[in-house]
Amino acid sequence: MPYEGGGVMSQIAPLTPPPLRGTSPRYAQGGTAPIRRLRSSQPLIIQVDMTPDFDAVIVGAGFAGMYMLHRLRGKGFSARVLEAGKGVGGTWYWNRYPGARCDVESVQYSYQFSRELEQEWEWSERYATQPELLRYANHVCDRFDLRRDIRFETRVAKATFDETNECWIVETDKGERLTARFVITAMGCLSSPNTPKIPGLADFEGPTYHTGNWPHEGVDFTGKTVGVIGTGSSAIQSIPIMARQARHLTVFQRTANYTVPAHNQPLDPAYVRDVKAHYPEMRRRAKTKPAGIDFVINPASAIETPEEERRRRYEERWTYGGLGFMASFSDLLLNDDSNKTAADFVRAKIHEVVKDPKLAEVLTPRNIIGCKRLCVDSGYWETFNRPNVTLVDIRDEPIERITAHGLRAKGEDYTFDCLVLATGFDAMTGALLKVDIRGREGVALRERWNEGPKTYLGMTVVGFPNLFMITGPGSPSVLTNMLPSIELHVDWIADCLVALRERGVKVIEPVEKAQEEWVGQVGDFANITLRSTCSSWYVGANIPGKPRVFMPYIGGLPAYLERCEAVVQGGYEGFALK
Ligand code: N01
Repeated sequence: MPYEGGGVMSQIAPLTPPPLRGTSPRYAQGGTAPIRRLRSSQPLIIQVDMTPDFDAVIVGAGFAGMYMLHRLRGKGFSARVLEAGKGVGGTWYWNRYPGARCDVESVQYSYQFSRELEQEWEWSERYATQPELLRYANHVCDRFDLRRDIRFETRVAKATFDETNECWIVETDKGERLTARFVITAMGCLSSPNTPKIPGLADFEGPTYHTGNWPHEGVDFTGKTVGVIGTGSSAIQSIPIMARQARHLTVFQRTANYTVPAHNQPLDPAYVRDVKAHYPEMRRRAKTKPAGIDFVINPASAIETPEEERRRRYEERWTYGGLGFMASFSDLLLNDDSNKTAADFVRAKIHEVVKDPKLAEVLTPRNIIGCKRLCVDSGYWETFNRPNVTLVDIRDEPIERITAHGLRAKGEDYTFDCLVLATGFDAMTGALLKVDIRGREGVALRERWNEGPKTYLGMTVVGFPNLFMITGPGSPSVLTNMLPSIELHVDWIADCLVALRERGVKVIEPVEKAQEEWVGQVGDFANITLRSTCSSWYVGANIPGKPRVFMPYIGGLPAYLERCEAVVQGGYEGFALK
């Protein structure tokens, strides 16, 4: 699309937003305004008292962005979703590595806002695979007719708060500018892949794949030699499958990791019928659990439980499979000694499964279990019994360099046809800070967060009016079942926008005191658990130079829900409304 006109803002309309439905909001008359496109070098010229193009621009069309769009439409707001990918699904659109599947049970990792959707969708396995989750995302998108308000293959490059007009100016990588009263980020917590700066990475002559940005056509490793860097969740899910395909697989492990068996299986139709008949009760129970997942937490202390009984409890959970293992006792993440009992149990399992005791020893983690996120696997330890799999322990000596045909580590050259980086993400803040977000007086969010993220409720930031973050840092997000946490935020934000409209409020922004108090609470909770004590992505330790701050709120979903509700009951307590 050519640039038209010179010097003044020309209006061309590659996309026309749909007319507003429902009640017309006070500031939504701009619903039919076209997107403005400028040369990116052109200075911003926006007429005073302009009406924004949209009530809200939503960044990202994963589960959060899609539901946000649905809710805003339902309340009569105009919204445009901007999505970098060619399709919806977010995490499940990008993470297509072999074996990618959810580690929360499908029936719980699903939307609950529509009873009809709940009833009509049929999950086929206990833990849904990435393709099934992507089908679900597309089903939701089509069922609620969301696609027409989503602009795909459009990455948001910059968002600037225009103080004169009290709206956001959103600029895309295509050189477009949109204006909106609100910007709502729905970019995911684990969506900015981390490619480590290992010397020589560009020298490798074969294909390099990142688990977080996997080729859509898939990769067939049959007959290939493959090197994998990393042993986090993505690696632990993909290694067993890659090992079955590859001629040889070499795994480079910096930190041995804990994993529990998934015991994945097809879902019994009778079980599914039962879940469908009792969905509301299950959802209600889940809301009372710290992680927002309906599983039973044994209230007993591990260390105070007699050894035989303790072992029986662990064995029961191990046999059942999944993340509920960490709910075997209530103090596993609060008490070192209790934690050690669980860690020892898993360590013994590794030695039972892995035939070579020396290899088992290298695979055995020595840190706190659950401190880094626990993994859920299907045949991970067993894979190391295969003759075509080699483990290289690089804990004490980092990879020296990537070479044309492999890599050099511990003074040895390893060669392979393909390299897989299972090296994780710049979590929680990475995607947000990739966008140049500028609030009052042009201050950049990157600058504001240079000592770590500071938010009010994990949704808003002082100095960044009318900006909402779905599952932002300082909210329970990654420590919970993401779907209900997303729905909680979306509902809260949508209700907030309605309340503002009803009161004729144009600008909402948290006040410093409220944010400070919230940041303090997030930190205080983090300090009581063992989770903040190790070098994990929760504290940004996987990204060199990233400030070390425990980013999610670990006070549990019920306490968080209560607080969000209290803020509303208090007339949006902690916010300045203008
Ligand atoms: O990433 P990770 P992930 N040299 O950061 C290693 C979610 N998820 O993509 O531990 C050598 O956990 C790094 O080593 P170390 C889930 O929340 C969910 O696997 O830093 N190694 C580590 O082993 C998960 O926690 C599912 O010492 C290097 C690995 O790379 C989160 O996403 C599935 C290195 C990275 O592990 C992230 O998981 C997948 C270097 N320079 C993911 N740099 C579900 O089941 C990094 N590493 C839903």
